[in-house]
Amino acid sequence: MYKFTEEQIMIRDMVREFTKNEVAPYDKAMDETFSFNMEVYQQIYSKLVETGLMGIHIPEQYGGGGGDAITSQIVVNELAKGSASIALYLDANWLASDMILVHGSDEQKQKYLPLAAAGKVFAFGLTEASAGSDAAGIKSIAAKQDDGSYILNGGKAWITNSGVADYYLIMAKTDPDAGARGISVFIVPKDAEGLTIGKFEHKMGMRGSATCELSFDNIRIPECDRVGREGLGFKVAMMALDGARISIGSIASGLSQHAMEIANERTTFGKPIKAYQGISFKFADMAAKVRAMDLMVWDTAEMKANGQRHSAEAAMLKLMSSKWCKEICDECIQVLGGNGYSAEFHVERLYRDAKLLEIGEGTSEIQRMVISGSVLG
Ligand code: COS
Repeated sequence: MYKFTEEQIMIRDMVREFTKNEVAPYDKAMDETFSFNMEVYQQIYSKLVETGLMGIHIPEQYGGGGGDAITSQIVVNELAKGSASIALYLDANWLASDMILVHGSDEQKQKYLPLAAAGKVFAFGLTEASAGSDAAGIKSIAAKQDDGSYILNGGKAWITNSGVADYYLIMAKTDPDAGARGISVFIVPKDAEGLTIGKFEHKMGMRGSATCELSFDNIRIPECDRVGREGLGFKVAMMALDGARISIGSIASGLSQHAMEIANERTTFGKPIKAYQGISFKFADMAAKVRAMDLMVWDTAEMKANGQRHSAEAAMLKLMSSKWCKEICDECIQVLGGNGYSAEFHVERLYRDAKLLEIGEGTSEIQRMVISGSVLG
């Protein structure tokens, strides 16, 4: 088992306390408004900025916390014990800003990383209405102009953090005939002329995380806001997703523990539910799954921190943790009986949140493609 440093333990305890006091009490309210609850979001956001957690993954030289991939996962895992939506929000923010951290020019790092460290929000724009799993099939086009700038047209769908982000990292075709090798990444600020942000989507779960469509109408992007080499965007995006899929594992583990805690509070026939062997065995199975998720999270995060490629490992982690998390929420509803089916007792909400983990940042079917391609290759 990976051993946390003293500093990581301190951060874990701080985030645990923060989640208990500032995040968990609002998770139900964020769900109940059905559409995105901007008021609650802003309250949690300003507290997150105060703690410095928004930029904990950014190197100290840019004003961030200097935390490694394991520290980031500790934060996401603890937040997910109170709100999977808020954990997902941070995951998506870091997925996008990490592209600048890993692939950005020195100029981009100097300009954008201090902003990320100070709490500016980033969003990752890859998916389109007709290109989710088929990421290389996107239709948005960034046409190069004589002066070196680009004109962006098209649109995106299901973009996490849209409507609250300050900067969008947009993947678009710069060479429509070159398939995966014809995609580039661009930084688009929220107030760019020609950017329209749609209404907040009504979703089954994860309602505390903002999701909208984006549309691009002749947005001019200077060459200096292209991240990485022209044509390298697909790889940049896939590498970023490898990292973000670790966060999905952290969220799955945190969300599962949240559900188990609620189910464990039940009493029947005058006894705590755990006093019945049949029920305690369910908790044993759930605890074993949580440990397996955690081990995979810390192991894969360590690979990322060491700069090792972790595409298959992150896909394995995402595939299994999202499946187990949904099973655990289902089992916790069963333990709670009729109460489990009621919105009053929270776990039905967690079950709806859990479903997203099998879809976002690559469906379970995509994870199987990545894994089989790696192990059979
Ligand atoms: N890291 C680095 N490079 C990668 C990579 C990764 N994780 N994944 C792919 N690449 C590279 C390949 O090495 C290949 O490079 P070359 O052109 O130099 O050979 C290139 O990218 C194309 O790869 P590949 O041929 O495997 O791409 P496919 O079109 O077959 O797509 C899948 C592979 C389906 C796995 C990919 O499209 C995918 O992950 N889709 C899901 C995207 C997703 O998660 N969407 C959710 C929305 S974003 S929140």
